[in-house]
Amino acid sequence: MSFLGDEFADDPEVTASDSAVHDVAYATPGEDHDDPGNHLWMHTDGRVWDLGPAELDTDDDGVSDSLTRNGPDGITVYTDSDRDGQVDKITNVDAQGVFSSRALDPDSGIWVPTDSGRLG
Ligand SMILES: [Ca+2]
Ligand SMILES: [Ca+2]
Repeated sequence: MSFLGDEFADDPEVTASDSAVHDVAYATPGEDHDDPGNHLWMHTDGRVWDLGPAELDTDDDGVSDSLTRNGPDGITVYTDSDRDGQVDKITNVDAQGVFSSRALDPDSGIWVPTDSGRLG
């Protein structure tokens, strides 16, 4: 913690808010990667993608777990369902209302289609 203390020594407010974020992050056991606060991340093809902080609470437990991205194929929702920060569910909804979901198999690291259909 000493290097964090030095880095934020000039601004006590930043130090306080930074430790609050890390208290939450470190409350999850079994993860030792360099997790930047409550950002969601995922890895594909050996690269880790930092998607930014979670924006949505999809299961209404008071903890933000998902974020959305608009792209050429519609809206994509990235969800971390077990709060370890790693995205484990992706749902894409295209402009026609057709959706498809994939879930990450934690053992194989393969994205498995779980659901698809049409909204409305
Ligand atoms: Ca939640
Ligand atoms: Ca997860």
